[in-house]
Amino acid sequence: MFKPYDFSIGGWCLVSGGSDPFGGPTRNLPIEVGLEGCVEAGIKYVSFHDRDLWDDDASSKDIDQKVNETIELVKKYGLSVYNFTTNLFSNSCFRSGAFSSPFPQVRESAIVKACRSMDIANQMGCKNMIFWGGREGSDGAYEQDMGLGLKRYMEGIKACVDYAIEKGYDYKVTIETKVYEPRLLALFAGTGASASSAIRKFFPDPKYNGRVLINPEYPQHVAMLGLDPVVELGQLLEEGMLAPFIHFGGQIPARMDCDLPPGVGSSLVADFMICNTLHERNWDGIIEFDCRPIRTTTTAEGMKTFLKHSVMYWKMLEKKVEIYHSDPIIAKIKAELNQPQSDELNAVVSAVQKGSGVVKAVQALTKSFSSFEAVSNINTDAIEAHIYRLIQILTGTQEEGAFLFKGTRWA
Ligand code: GCO
Ligand code: MN
Repeated sequence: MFKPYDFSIGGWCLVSGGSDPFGGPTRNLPIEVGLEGCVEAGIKYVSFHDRDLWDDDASSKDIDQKVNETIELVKKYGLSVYNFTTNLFSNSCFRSGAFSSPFPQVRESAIVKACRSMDIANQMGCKNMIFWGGREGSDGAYEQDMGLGLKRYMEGIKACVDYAIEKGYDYKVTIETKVYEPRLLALFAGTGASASSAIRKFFPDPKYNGRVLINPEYPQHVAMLGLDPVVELGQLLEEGMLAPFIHFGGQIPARMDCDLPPGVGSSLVADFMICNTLHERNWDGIIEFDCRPIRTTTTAEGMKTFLKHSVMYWKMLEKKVEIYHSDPIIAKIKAELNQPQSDELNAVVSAVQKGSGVVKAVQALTKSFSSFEAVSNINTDAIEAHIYRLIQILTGTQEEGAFLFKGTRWA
């Protein structure tokens, strides 16, 4: 019924060494192991940062050679490069931020580095150019006006977007939002909601429509501050601000960015709802894993198992989406949760859309209104029935669980 999504993964995930703030690397696997694992798991695309491939001060000749080698390497495995991204955080020159740094020399170097990447993204045939502001912000020092910092940040991104437009590159530019990490006071701290309002303010010209979007990382970048990915996803889709890919992985809520394997630490219900919402809204995109094996995984086999698990977990969610949409009990519950509106309410909504006649429509609605007591007497049990049935579907217990609905209007 729904078209399954294709997969991509950050090349940085394939070579991640498993280190954490308390200890160094626990594994050292060449990227070839990961690429082979991608092929075995059914992941078609891989993405890179500039710094994953060459040193920041490498010569253009060396960069050119590395670009070609990378294209060849990825091709050798039958994969393609999907996204490109500029690392504007690891080099110590960016310790005070990049586009937003109070120091003009740093802002200059961010623009030089990012625009160089815009060219390379085009050369590699990438679909999107990601901007993630790892160190944009302050460690509590309030060294500059935070609004000015945001303005500088967006001006830097805008320089890159305009650079790409003038050069005729047709990929999209996406901003990856993340709440409060690693900076203590991150700029853009950093929900999809705050990002979409900033994009509207700084990119008002219609030439930017659909070109500057948000690529969220679910659930990690949202759940790490106790926020909910499904709520944010709904907003981004409704606003038309969601990139044609999302980052996906696992996250224990209210912890720093875990980047755990999908499902680990996460809410199965929320993960299901991410998958379901994308499909229900006919979103056309790619699931890009931005997560890693945990630190105790040390072998090539472990890396490959992690990749297979990541794909299987998403496919499991898609399977559940299908079951959910063909389940007769869910269908009845959903019908109750999606009842048609009265003519009077429709009239208010269309007056609001038209921008006139709202007073008249509200007066008519008021006239037809019964009483608050009558409204309070409507039956809203379908809400709870919906989550009970969903849990049954997710746990594969819907057959034996059907007795729960016997004698109800949803059976
Ligand atoms: C993180 C981010 C990064 C970005 C990557 C692409 O939490 O560190 O998710 O992995 O996705 O830098 O820009
Ligand atoms: Mn990410």
